[in-house]
Amino acid sequence: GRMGFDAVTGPELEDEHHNFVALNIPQQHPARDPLDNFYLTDPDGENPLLLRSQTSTVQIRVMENTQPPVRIVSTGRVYRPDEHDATHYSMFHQVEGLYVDKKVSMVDLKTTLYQFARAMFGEDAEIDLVPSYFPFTEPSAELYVKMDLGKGPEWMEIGGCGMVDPAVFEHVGYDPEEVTGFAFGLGIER
Ligand code: 2NM
Repeated sequence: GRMGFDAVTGPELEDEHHNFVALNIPQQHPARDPLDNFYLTDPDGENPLLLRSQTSTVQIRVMENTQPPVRIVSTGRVYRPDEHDATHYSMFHQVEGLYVDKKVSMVDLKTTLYQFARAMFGEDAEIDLVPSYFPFTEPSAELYVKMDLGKGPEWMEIGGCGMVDPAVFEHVGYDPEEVTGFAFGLGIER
């Protein structure tokens, strides 16, 4: 909030356009396997509905309805049929951030995440971005924070991030030659 992000929410029941297509996740992508999602209707039927597997659906909805600049965090429940253990349940919570404007860069992303880590984990907090892959960002990275949970300092993965892929901007009607943006996603209980 201090950095100007508005908190937004959206529906937990979604269509494939908002959960996959607009996020540049193609039909053949493993994330779309019906066995890895909670479909409420026949996945082969017309306009199938599922419980959202990420809150990026809300970022897509905001971008579809507003012109840049956009600076939002979406929070809420997401659903994936994972095997249950101490850190995994079929429902968990995400906080996802999105900043779109002219000339938004990776420096803005790293600075924002660093300030978040300091506010959340203390002023000695350190972060590390490790190259990764997501369909909806390019480049993409995993976000690690150094924290001491009693056994000395350890690097812990707390989420992912990256620069929004131009294909996502095209799906929501933004001109990728005009704007750039960063996004990040944090799994609260993981
Ligand atoms: C993550 C990691 C990296 C993300 C991307 C978007 C959108 F809508 F702009 F494309 N929202 N959130 C994103 C990017 C989420 O979660 C691990």
